[in-house]
Amino acid sequence: MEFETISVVGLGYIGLPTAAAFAARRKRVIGIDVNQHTVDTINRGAVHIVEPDLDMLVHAAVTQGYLRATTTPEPADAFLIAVPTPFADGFKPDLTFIEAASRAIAPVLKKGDLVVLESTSPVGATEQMAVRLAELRTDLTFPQQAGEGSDIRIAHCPERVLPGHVIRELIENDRVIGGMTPRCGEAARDLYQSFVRGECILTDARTAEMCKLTENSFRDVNIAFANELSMICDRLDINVWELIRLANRHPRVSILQPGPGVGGHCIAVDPWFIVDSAPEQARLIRTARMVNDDKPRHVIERVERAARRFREPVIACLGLAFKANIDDLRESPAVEIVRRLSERFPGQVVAVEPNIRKLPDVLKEAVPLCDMHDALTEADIVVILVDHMQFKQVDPVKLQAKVVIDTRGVLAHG
Ligand code: SAJ
Repeated sequence: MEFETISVVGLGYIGLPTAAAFAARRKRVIGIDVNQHTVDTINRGAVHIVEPDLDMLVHAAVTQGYLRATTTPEPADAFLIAVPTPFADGFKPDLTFIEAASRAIAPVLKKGDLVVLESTSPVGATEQMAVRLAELRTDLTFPQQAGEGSDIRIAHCPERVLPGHVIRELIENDRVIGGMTPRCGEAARDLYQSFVRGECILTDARTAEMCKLTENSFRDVNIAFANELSMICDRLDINVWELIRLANRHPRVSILQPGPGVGGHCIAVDPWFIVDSAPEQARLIRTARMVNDDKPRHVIERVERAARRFREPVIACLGLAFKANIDDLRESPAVEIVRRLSERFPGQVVAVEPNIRKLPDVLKEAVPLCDMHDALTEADIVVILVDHMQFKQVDPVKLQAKVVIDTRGVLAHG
């Protein structure tokens, strides 16, 4: 299959690197986004998100003429949909962005096109998208109606890249490709093989959807185990970091690291899609989500207990990002903890985050963003919320006279 022109719908953390990866293989790529600022930024050869090497790749793709962004869909041979799939009230998947993308591309679809849903989706979402497209284009046939002989081919190919390592993982990771028919899957495999060096493995769309949800739920459940252990160890006065190090000496034990909770836009979201579609069966997955979501409360209680020893302690919170060495604050438990501490101890909390220059709106009025040296000088209580490399380098002497609550084991590993 030859794909001359590829359209990527949604130019965010996944869509933009994917568009740039195709462009780097000299494919003509049209990026579609509803945000005019995003479109203008990309057309200048710049990027609106922080991800190592992405700026270079996008700059090259745009200046060499392989990548162009627009707000209005144009005809192409393949369409990749990489829009957000958050959850709505009651942890129900919100598929309105997929619906909007389907409506946007439907008018420009033509016989022979391939449509791939990349967004992490609940089981059945690809079929649902196909049904919607068929309603919008009654002049074309779709796999659910015409099987292998359909005019339009449809597949699901979930992304699996780790923020901070997106460019490398995009190329090297294996891809699971779920075709609505085997021919749909093969077409999608031909498309991805133009830049993916990992293996492209074929399955059906529902299994591919479930596979992505399973990967992130596996991680969530394993982090919940570590977080639960950390709470048990606090109660029993045992050092959880040492405990995990020792237990992991067993050849078949590999416990993950506890933290202040689980953040980001994937692991804290995707397990709910499984819970929503099989609520009675997904007991462990649901409980893991609850354990992880409850961890910030446990951290706050530890700070409250420590604060009782002082009259008006200064509390320095180190880190706001959802994990180490990135600037991404989305769904970050650290942000939530700092916000709640600032309500509980008004005027006494300071935040340190070396990867950002201004605070997110939820914290703007609540706390100052401080330099690490000043924060450590003033603080009575130091709460380490992210294991950024800068925090690992703090001289332990500076912390000697303080109460330190280390939610990431930064000092334990020092
Ligand atoms: N975390 C812990 N302890 C650990 C590991 C992680 O508390 O031992 C926390 C992190 O601090 C963070 C959260 O979990 O708050 C998630 O971080 P992460 O590094 O585990 O994962 P993400 O959200 O950056 O990316 C995940 C990846 N999925 C898996 O590793 C199974 C990535 O491959 C997916 O592509 C991505 O979700 C996604 O887009 O779905």
